[in-house]
Amino acid sequence: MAVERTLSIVKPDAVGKNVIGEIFSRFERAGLKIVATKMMHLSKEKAEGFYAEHKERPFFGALVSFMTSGPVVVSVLEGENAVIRHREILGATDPKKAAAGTIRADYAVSVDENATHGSDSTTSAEREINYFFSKEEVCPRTR
Ligand code: RTP
Ligand code: MG
Repeated sequence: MAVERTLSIVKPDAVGKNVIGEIFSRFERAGLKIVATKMMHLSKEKAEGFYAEHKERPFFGALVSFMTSGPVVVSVLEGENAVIRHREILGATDPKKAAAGTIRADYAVSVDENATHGSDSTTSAEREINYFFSKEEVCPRTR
């Protein structure tokens, strides 16, 4: 098993529902460790750059507008198979299809406002972590 890092975002809808701690608890209960975290209000440019791969998709404008509608909490999680395990805890992109007990099943209302983001591969994770955090901001856990 490989120790991986992944990028996690508590999106503006979930911050607005006041469930940041509840979401962090689920990561911690699953054995994922928070090794960096910060709250920020994304600029249009920062959100567009983050979702650049979706630039041509019909939902891009709505996605950027949603992601800039309020603050987000961006974190780096570390653990065995962190990328896939984090996405399992989040559940399917569309909350209607998300398994019971997942974050999106419990807190998301629609595919457009779906509570959280998780990197989809170790390659994406590396890009996304570097997009938000400097090397010094990620704190390897020594205990
Ligand atoms: P995320 O990147 O946010 O973790 O979600 P994901 O991998 O499960 O989904 P992705 O395909 O990367 O899409 C990014 C975000 O765009 C919005 N979306 N809307 N209306 C639609 O059909 C649609 N499809 C995607 C979602 O908010 C999704 O999280
Ligand atoms: Mg994605």
